Amino acid sequence: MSNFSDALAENAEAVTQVLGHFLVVDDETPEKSLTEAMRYVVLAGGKRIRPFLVTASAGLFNVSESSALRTAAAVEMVHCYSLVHDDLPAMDNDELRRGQPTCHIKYDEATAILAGDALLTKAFEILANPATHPDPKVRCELIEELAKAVGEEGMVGGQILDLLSKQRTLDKPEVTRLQRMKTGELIAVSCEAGAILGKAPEAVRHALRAYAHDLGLAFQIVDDLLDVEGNETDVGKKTGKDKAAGKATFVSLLGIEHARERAEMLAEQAARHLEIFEEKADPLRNLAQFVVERRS
Ligand code: GRG
Repeated sequence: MSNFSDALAENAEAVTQVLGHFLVVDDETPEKSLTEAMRYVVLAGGKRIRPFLVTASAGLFNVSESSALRTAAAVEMVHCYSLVHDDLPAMDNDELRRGQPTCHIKYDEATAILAGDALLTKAFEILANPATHPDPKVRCELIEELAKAVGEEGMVGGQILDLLSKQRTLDKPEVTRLQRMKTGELIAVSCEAGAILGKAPEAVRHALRAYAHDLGLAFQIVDDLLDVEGNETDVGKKTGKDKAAGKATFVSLLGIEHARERAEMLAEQAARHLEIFEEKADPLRNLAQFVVERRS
C-alpha cells in the first residue's frame, strides 16, 4: 500500500497546487478576506480521494494532465464547500475539521457561508472555461453531471434527509438512499468525469458508475465505523457524533463486525467492475482497498 500512498500524496500535491493557483489573494481589495477563507479551507489537507478518482479515471482515457487536474480541483472545491456548510451551527455545528478549526470558528459564520458559496460557484467557472476542455459539449456535460450530483437529487438532497433523520429512525434502504445521495453521487461523478473528458463510450462509463456505486457505499460504511472506532486526533474531526445524535447508520443497523465485512465485500465488488480496463485501472483498484483500510 505504500506505493499507493505515495501516488495519492503525489496527486494531492498536484491538485493542491492547482487549487492554490485558482485562489490568489489580492491584498489591494477589501474582499480579500473571502479569498483567504477559501484558501484556508481548500489548502487544509484532506485525503483528496475525489481528485484522485478524477485523475485516475482520466488516466484510463489518455486525457491531458491539465484537463484532469482542473476538473479534479473543481470537484475538490465542491467537496470543500460541502464540508464548510456541513460544519456550520445550523447543520452539524462542528469546531474541528481536517484537524484544524472549522471555517466559521477561524473566521465567522457569514464568511464561512460565503466562502462555501464562492467555492461552489468557482468550481463551475473552472469547468466552463475552455482551458478545461476544448470541446464545449464536454464542458457542458461535466457541468450538468456535477450539478446533478451535488444538487437536490444528490448531495444537498441527501443532506436534508440527514437533517430530517434526527426526527425519525431510518431503516437500511432509507440510510442507503440517503448516503448514496449525500456522499455517493459526488464520488460517482468524480469517477465519471475522466470518462466524460475522454469521450468514453457508454459501456465503459457504465462500468465506472458501477465501481463508484460500490466504492461510495464502502466509503460511507467506513466513515460510520470511524465515527465509532476512530479518535478525534486521527480522524481530524469530532467522533461519536452519530450515536449522540441518535442517527441510524450502517454501524447501528449492521453492527461493527458486519459493517466492516460489508465494506470489504463492497470494495472487492467495486474492483471487479474494472476488469475491462485491465491493469490500467490498478490505481482505482488500489483506491478501493485504501478506502476500507483508512484510519482517517
Ligand atoms: C452542506 C450542502 C451540504 C452538504 C453536506 C458531504 C456532506 C454533505 C457533508 C460532509 C459531512 C460528512 C462527515 C459526511 C460523511 C462523509 C464525508 C463526505 C466525509 C468527508 O470526506 P473525506 O473523508 O474528507 O474524503 P477529507 O477531509 O479527506 O477530504
